[in-house]
This record gives sequence, C-alpha cells and structure tokens, in this order.
Amino acid sequence: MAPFTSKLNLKRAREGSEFPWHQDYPYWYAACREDAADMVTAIVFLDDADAGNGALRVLPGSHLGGPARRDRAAPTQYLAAAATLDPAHEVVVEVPAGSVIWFGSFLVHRSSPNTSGRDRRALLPTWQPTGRPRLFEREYRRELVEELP
Ligand SMILES: O=C(O)CCC(=O)C(=O)O
Repeated sequence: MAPFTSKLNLKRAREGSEFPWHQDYPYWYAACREDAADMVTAIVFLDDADAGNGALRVLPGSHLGGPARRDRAAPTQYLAAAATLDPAHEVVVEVPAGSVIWFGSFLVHRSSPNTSGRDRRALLPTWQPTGRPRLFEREYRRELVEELP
C-alpha cells in the first residue's frame, strides 16, 4: 500500500462540529472514479474519543453495500441520504488515545459535535495500492459524483 492523502481533524472542545452521515467513496470518486473503492483510511486518535467529544459512529455492514444513496438536496453532493439509513444500528466507537480504526471507502459513518470540554484530535492517513498517483496529483472533478446513486 502507498499514501493517497492525509489530514488532521481537530474537534476543539465545545466548538468541534459534526460530520454528517457519509461514505468516503464519493469524495475519492471525484478524483479517481472506481479506484476510490480501493482506498483504506486509518483514524489515529491522539485523544480519548467518546460520545461527548465527537467519537466516530459507524453503520456495521454498510461497507458491503457499495455506493450509498446521496443526499442530492444537501449543499454538498457527497453526503449520504440519512432517510435511507437505519440509525438504530449505529455503533459509537469510543476509544482511548493511541487507538487506530481502519475502514474502507464504503463504510457509512459520521461523528457528532464536540460538546465536551476536551479536544478530540485525530490523524487520518488514507492508503491506496502502490503505483497510483496521489490525490494532489489527480484532477479533482466534483461533477463526477453525479455518476453515483
Ligand atoms: O474525524 C472524524 O470524526 C470523522 C471524519 C470523517 O468522517 C472523515 O473525514 O471522513
């Protein structure tokens, strides 16, 4: 595996915002079409993460379903259509600092706002098969998401 991209997500105490339900697939698809299915992301937690400070929340099994229906009414065209999901199956992944969660681009996930007094920092490197261009070397074409459900 080789690097594709990476980012630092900082949910500041009392200010960190939510990430609504989504798959990473549409975000990567706009840069690399079907290659997006091969991406794997690690979340490296630098702080304890729990429901209060914005832990990751996942829908188990959703990684097997391929592209989820998008919310075409949302300002961003990348989010999943929440009405098509079953939040009763949501799992809040509470982990201590130093934990690493790996997931593929089809996993439907979200995270809640940080309403606590504790920061929640995490590094998110994304990996791809060796020999392919990195995200910054590819053309990013937002309109490609229209090809997805
Ligand atoms: O940092 C988080 O809580 C989740 C971020 C996320 O879902 C993403 O960057 O795709």
